Amino acid sequence: MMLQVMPQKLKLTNDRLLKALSCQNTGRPPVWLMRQAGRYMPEYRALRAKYSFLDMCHQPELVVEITQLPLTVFGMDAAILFSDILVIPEALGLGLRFEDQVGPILERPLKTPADIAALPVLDVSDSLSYVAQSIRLLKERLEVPLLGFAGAPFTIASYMIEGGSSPALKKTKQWMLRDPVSFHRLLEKIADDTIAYLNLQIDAGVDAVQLFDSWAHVLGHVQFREFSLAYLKRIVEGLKPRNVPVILFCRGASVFAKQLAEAAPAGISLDWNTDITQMRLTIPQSIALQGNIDPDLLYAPKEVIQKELDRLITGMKGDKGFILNLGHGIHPDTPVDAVKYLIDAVKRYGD
Ligand code: 1CP
Repeated sequence: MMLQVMPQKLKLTNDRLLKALSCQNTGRPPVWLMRQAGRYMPEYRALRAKYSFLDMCHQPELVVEITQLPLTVFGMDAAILFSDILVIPEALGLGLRFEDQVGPILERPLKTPADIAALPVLDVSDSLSYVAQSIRLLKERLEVPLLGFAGAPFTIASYMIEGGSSPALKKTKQWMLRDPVSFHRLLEKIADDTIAYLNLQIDAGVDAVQLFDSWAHVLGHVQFREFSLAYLKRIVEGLKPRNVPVILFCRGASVFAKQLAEAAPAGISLDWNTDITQMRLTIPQSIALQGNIDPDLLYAPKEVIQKELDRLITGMKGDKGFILNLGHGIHPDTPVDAVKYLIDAVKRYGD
């Protein structure tokens, strides 16, 4: 008798992150680091000497190689797609480039409400198809879950208005306060494009997604509700039918965590200003908590790293929804030995 060969669904050999995101992890916490594939790694810098950052984001073979670098060297429990939150403004035609020592620059920032009205309808399957292709290639190779991501609408709007990084977001806040109607129109447009973009990533195979609201900390708490949270909710709701866990990261999340919980994400990523064990008492047990090591801790001697890890892991012991991470991205000058020590140390906490 002929045996019919059914197509095999790729099985993850390590699904610790997904268990924690559904608050069902009974072993040691999963660990991954924001910006884990980046400039602190000599292997990354060697590639970066040959290619521009955007070339690295645009070429699927390079994305696959770079996404896997930290997994091969340190063995984190999850991969995060190598890309950038600014590929959406790039796809909307604002002209993106990265300058060394300066950071991202958008060549055609938004200046008037007419500029918002003139933004094109985004066809993600065309302008961002290279992302889907990278994800499909990665899913053929990875044994750990793959995180997709996007910027949150407020953060993306701020880059589109400022034209780059700007510590106080003066232009953005002035626009927001003087003409909230057109500002909301922009946030709505970005939220809907982001839903389409994350759906593209989910269709291609990502196991979970993280939204980065890196500039939310410039908002007052009432402003946060109106200009950030409302759109995070819209995206979480928009993705609900897909049943893929969503993690919300805000810089300043310790102040906003209770509000973030209202969006009912699978997880909330916390900065290091808060005591995560205390935060657990106010955030529902059904929401995973991710964090919250100070990225500067990785400059400390190993004993200090170990002590902080003991405090954190003992404090969260028995919590089925705890994901170990930094409170923000890893710094480019972080010693590689400290990262290796941290990941190995987490793994010594057992199964
Ligand atoms: O010169 C270089 O080699 C580029 C450095 C670099 C890298 C490695 C940039 C430029 N972006 C990235 C990758 C990146 N960016 C990832 C990859 C996955 C990972 O390993 O984590 C992710 C998730 C991001 C997300 C991102 N880009 C955010 C949100 C997270 C955060 O740190 O708050 C933001 C704000 C950006 C914009 C951006 N891209 C790059 C820089 C230097 C910046 C920040 C500039 C600023 O401070 O405004």
